[in-house]
Amino acid sequence: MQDTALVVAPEVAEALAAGRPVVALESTIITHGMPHPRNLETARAVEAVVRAGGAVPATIAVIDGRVRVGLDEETLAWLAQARDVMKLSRADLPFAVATGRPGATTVAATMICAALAGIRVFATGGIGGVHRGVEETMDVSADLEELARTPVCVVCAGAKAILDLPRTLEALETRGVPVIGYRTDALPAFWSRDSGLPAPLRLDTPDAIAALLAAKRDLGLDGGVLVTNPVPEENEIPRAEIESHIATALAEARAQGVGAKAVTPFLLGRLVELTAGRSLETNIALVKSNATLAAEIAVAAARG
Ligand code: PSU
Ligand code: MN
Repeated sequence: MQDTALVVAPEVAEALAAGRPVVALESTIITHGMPHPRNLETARAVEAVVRAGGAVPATIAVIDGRVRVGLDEETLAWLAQARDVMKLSRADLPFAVATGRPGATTVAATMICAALAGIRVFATGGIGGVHRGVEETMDVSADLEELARTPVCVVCAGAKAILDLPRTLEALETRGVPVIGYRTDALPAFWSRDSGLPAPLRLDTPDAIAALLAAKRDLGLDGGVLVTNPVPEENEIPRAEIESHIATALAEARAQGVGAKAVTPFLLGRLVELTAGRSLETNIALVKSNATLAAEIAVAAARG
């Protein structure tokens, strides 16, 4: 990669050079996951939460043919209302860099860019996974493959409950991805704290997670680690309640022929409408909570 294709913001570069904690943040959640202006408010709030936790935030996007690691306030504001921003996964990253089209990074692409810059901890809302109806569509998020190969710790509130969670968990196991329940024995399900599935592994402190990251490195194991952090109780939408709306949104997506990259943004958008905005409040709360934990893990990992 040409040096010029990767632009690390000075504050982020200085922190990394000094071994200080940095937390990567994705941008698809801003451009395709939430409506304006709540998306911008959230992006700013999440950066503030990371700073309050003693780490430097690095929101990642591709702009003017460059991978930007760390966005200034002006760029963030532009991105939050820009039209025709691409949703970039691994497959799209070189296209955006080569053509100069602006792109927001998904979990997969953010992991790649974070690893390129030397960032090892990343906070998001929920990862992509195996979609319901996979037998027909073969729709499996590239996030899962990325978790198998790229050494970044991804802090999320579980896989999004719009997915087939048992199959998502199986796919992660097959790919050798450690899936940690943070202070829980139950795998969280994004808007809800309990998917009804057990979390494969459990750890209760940021130090314990940092120790796992160090052990994985010492063993020379490739790939990421998935930390699943249940949404705060006061912001949770109970599983039975959100599930009926998910069923409605999925049926609409099928009827309208929504496919490929458009599926997740469509479902998230419809759920905001079907829950009269409540799912958005939950989404915002869980992203902030994940950013808090990611900063704690980054601080613990930097202490070594
Ligand atoms: N978390 C959220 N909202 C989002 C996403 C995550 O709270 O919109 C995005 C992430 O970028 C994730 C993507 O990688 O959804 C999954 O898309 P797909 O299912 O098409 O792989
Ligand atoms: Mn997909």
